[in-house]
Amino acid sequence: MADVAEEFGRLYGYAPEGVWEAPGRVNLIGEHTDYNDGFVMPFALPHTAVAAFGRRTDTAVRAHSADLPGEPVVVAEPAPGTSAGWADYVASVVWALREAGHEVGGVDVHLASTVPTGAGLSSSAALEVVVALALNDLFGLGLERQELATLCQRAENVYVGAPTGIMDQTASACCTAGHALFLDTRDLTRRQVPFDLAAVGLRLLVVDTQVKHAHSEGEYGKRRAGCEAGAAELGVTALRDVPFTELPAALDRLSSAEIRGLVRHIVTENHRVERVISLLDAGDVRGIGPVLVEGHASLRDDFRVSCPELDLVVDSAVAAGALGARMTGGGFGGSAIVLVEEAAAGQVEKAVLEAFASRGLREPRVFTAVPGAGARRLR
Ligand code: GAF
Repeated sequence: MADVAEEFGRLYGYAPEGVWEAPGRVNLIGEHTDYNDGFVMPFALPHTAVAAFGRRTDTAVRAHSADLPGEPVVVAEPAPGTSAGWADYVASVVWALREAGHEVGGVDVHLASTVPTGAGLSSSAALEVVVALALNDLFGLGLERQELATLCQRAENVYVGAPTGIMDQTASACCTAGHALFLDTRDLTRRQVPFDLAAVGLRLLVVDTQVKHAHSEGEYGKRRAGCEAGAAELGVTALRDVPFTELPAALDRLSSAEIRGLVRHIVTENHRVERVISLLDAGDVRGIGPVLVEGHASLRDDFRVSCPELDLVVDSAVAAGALGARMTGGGFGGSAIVLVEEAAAGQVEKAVLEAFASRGLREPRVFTAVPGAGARRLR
């Protein structure tokens, strides 16, 4: 944190007015449900974007990242249609707040992030949320965290041009340490669900395959459009409105195998989130393992967003004794989560790494995820 403030001073020639941080996330269960008005259950990672800010007297944005040496990027007038590379994640939030009628002046920003990029762990949402929280404080906007998350989503959808749902920004803004966040993405009601794995002798590994398959953004948009087409064919507002018990009848009414797969995934995935909540409420944390494995099969076979590397993590982890595993996030690469008994964590990790090595694949990065805090001001 000191580094971020000091570096800000070196770059801009004055001391920052404050330092904020916002985390990345993993999603425990509820994948691709957030743009179908469904349920999600992410938790915050200890990995965060930390940023120092100072207000300017004009309306421009200057942004600098510790990962990219060189001069700050200057965005004189943030607006959709302009592109400043990574700095879009900063400028777009300034734009979204202004567009919503809030009086937000220009800012200087220097940030450093420990959230792995391109790993499906929401490094961009962490960036957006740290900016939104800082602007909220600096300009006295008085917005609630969910309102900030929603404006960040708008920034990403309209300015950055990615048609994502509301999960990642809400997770970064609203998660609390030691909990997973149950979010109903239709009415945005939230519940903090205690998720302390160490207390019951368990561990959750995140396995970053370090793979990012091409066209993943386009494929995401296609899945979203396919879900909307399915909802239209069924005459419902969103796939959330198809009850689990009526799934067989709904599938019979759909026009193609592709749309049937999308609908089946969303309806069963919402049901899986409800099952996970019931299991956690009943104190049966180990019971969620098979639900994670089912969720992965559904993302692989019905929603078709997995990839050979993610399947390999899941298969090799489960074969080595993991209680459950599944891909997490948007898919087409990125990370998987693995639920293991504490005592078996070493052997499971070894088995996954060996499976990759024996196929000549790049070694994945593995770390233990403990639910961390949501976004906050550091000083
Ligand atoms: C990405 C998106 F940004 C989220 O909104 C969500 O749809 C997720 O993929 C899949 O569950 O992280």
